[in-house]
Amino acid sequence: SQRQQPPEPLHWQGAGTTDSISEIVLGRCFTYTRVKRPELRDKNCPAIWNAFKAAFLFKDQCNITEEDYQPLQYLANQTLPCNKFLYWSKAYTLVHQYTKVQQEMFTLEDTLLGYMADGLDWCGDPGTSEMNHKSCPHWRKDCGNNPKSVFWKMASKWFADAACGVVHVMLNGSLGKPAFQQTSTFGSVEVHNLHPDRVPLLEAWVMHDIGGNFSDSCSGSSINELRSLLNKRKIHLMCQDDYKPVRLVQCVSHSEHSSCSLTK
Ligand code: C8R
Repeated sequence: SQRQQPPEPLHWQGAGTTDSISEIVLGRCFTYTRVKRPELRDKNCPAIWNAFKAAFLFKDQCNITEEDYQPLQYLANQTLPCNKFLYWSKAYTLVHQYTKVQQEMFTLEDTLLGYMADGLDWCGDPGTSEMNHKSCPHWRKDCGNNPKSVFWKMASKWFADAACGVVHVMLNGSLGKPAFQQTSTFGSVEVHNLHPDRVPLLEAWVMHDIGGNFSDSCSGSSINELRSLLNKRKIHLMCQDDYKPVRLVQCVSHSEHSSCSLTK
């Protein structure tokens, strides 16, 4: 009997698969495991790329599950040092500028799994064995259980589940919206997948753009929501506005600003 895939629209609302994705993902896998972290040199990058593709090719692009990505997660797995996990929400550029300097700390994009997929778009063309380079499902306008959204949910869950020691999160206090939002990946996935027996404390850094808004801070109500969510799970919260080492990274491009003088 023939397996019928549900009909798909000709064009999804999201960007299509990134051009040359196979070369990019394979290349990033080799760069990560042979150059950046040679202790992972035993990783099988071609097998990792095959597991990545197999998670979504030939499938309904609106019904991808976290189980589909299990083989990839297993092959790309790595152990990370306690006390060095750094989460973030709406602070993508700054957090990665910071970990580039502070190389002991890991965001998800500093792990093999996140490094390979960062900034890419992908989905399959279920009628064929190919990627769809024209369009991919948009998480809101088309469907939530698409290859890319499910990947980040799986990866974020893995990254929270693996955490140990004091963990950190960088939040954005200049958004004009709450710095902590329960609908974000951090608020909906990571907070709920930290293990209280291994993670006693989460330290939040609420950062403000230099010369930007001061719309939320450690004393705002969204941080209190985060605190009560964590306390229910027996995890303590500490919060610092404009954590100095991160502020110093911001000061590289604003060295004349008063908050960047050494005595401040
Ligand atoms: N995480 C989630 N999403 C990620 C990601 C990542 O590491 N890396 C990328 N490139 N993306 P946001 P958030 C993409 O709203 O929802 C983990 C995804 O397409 O600013 O709180 C990470 O460990 C996703 O839709 O933040 C981090 O701690 C947006 O970027 C949180 O989850 C998410 O951007 C960040 O997720």
